[in-house]
Amino acid sequence: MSVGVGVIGTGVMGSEHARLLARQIPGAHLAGVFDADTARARVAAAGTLVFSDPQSLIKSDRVGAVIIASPDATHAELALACLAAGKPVLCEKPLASSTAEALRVVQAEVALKRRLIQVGYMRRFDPGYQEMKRIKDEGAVGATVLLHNQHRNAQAPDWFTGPMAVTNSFVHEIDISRWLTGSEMVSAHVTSGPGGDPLMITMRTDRDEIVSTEVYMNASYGYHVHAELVGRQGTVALAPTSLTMRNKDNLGGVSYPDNWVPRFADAYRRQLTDWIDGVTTRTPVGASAWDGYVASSIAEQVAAVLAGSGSAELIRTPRPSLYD
Ligand code: ISE
Repeated sequence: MSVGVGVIGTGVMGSEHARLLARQIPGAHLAGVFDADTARARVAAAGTLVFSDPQSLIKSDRVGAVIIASPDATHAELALACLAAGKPVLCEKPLASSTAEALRVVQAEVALKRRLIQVGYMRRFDPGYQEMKRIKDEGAVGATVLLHNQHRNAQAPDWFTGPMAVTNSFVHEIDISRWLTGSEMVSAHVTSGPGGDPLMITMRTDRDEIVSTEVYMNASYGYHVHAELVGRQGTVALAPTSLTMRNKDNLGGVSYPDNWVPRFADAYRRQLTDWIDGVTTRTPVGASAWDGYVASSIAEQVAAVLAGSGSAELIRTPRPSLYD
């Protein structure tokens, strides 16, 4: 039985999820969409339903699962509404715009005694990051000592405000660093460039590993995400993802995409496919609401030191057994 998926928000990510659901995700189909911009919603709906508001989408009998791809500030409330309706939900990152909001979502899911939320930390589904984790987990490079992350956007999205380089972008490195190392972050130090761009964020883990991340929102040359894990006996890093190498006018090299959609196209498709498999078999996959809470909590603490001392011992909450 195909799962009808409703998509809330048809911006860059929502329209991509709708496009994939319309024809590329086995076991699922696009049931309909909502967006405050009805013209944009109509295009993304591609002939399916256009709902008048998010609540009617969530409650619709045509919708068996929900994707939240609306503005960050709306994620927590909509996730709570999906929990109340008993609907599985893939919530785009971040789960919430504050620690308190994220904790409310976790508490609501714990009260339900059932994991319905997956958070859209899709790099866990990227083949390159999965290969890095496989190599690290089999011990091929020895014990981890360092993880270097690089997160460069060609230019900051026009909807970017305030500390979103941390709460919207750096959250990816918080989650993927926890996932790759299997460790928890215990402290953070932030050095900020002119106008807060770029940022250098150094975290230490509970296994004394060092995690460094460069977040550069206006790198201009292209969208370029990289990671290298350094062990006691070797290193493993993401390979260039360019499909071609080009030589011209005494110069040669790889190409870079304009943004994250083409760079992580495979990861988005695999994330949706595995999510739908998990919905169908009731076996949650990917980043949980707890992972979403940890990422949002660390991001809020890092954003808070941006203007201050630059360092923070990270406050951590015990993980509920629902997420063991
Ligand atoms: C954007 O929202 C994403 O999630 C992208 O994956 C990330 O690279 C970008 O920096 C964010 O703004």
